[in-house]
Amino acid sequence: MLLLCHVPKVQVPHFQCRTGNECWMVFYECDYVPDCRDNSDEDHCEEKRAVDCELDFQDKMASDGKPLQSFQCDNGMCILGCRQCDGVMDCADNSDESGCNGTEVIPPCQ
Ligand SMILES: [Ca+2]
Ligand SMILES: [Ca+2]
Repeated sequence: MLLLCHVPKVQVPHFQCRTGNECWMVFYECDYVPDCRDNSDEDHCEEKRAVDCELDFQDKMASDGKPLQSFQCDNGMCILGCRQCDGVMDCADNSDESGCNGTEVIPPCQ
């Protein structure tokens, strides 16, 4: 594949959209905003975000010393597991509340 993303003197990593000759700085990858015309900067992010969720919460402890649980919203956001079904919308798409039927036992946030 022809590499169309030329990195100028300043070393800012870039990625290339799958089609076309668009280049974006890596900060624009998986930032929830489609930047590539073919959306290829956003269409592979679910897996990446799932890993990020785990990394985000790795080694974090609640005040009682138990590992913190994460919950991943349908849109890929990571929130504290205890914020699921707490009656407050935490995911921008409300997926932390939309699947609740009132019988879930979610440990309260510390
Ligand atoms: Ca983007
Ligand atoms: Ca919530």
